[in-house]
Amino acid sequence: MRKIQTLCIPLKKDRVLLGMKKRGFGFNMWNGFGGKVEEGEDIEIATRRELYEEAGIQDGLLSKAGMMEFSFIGEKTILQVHIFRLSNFFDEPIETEEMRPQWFDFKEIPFSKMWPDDKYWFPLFLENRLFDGEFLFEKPSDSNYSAKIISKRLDEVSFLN
Ligand code: 8OG
Repeated sequence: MRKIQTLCIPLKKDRVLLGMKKRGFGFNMWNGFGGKVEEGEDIEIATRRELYEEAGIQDGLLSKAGMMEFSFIGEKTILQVHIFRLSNFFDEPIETEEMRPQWFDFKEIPFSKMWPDDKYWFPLFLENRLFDGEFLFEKPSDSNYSAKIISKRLDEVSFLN
């Protein structure tokens, strides 16, 4: 079974906006903004909905960046995460129940407090490239434990569906 998720990372010049996840999956880690795509919902609409719910941003230009699939040993569900860039926005990010937003310089991305796969694909993301990949983890990570990567594939692609 595939669980479709969105992940949106806003950028301005040489900084990215990340949020400290205040609850749930990925608690106490920095990440972009996103979540589950509802049954029958368009992926870009879901991306904007989650970005608004988690950071209060409604405007801007959304563009595709990557498609990643994550699985965990012994678990049937595959997380399919659609990653987007948000540029050209003017709304001020706000803190919400789920996320505390903060700007990070491209050179100071806090990889030690992010999902362990992020350090592999973030450089492609920052260089405006399109990518897809698959990571198999021993188990989900949390703020105290960076899960072991059992296998990985990451490819730059020329288009994304
Ligand atoms: O709504 P929920 O808390 O389930 O959302 C989970 C968010 O985490 C969603 O935006 C997708 C994202 N996410 C994963 N796995 C990974 C990952 O390995 N790296 C990053 N950066 N985000 C991930 O589900």
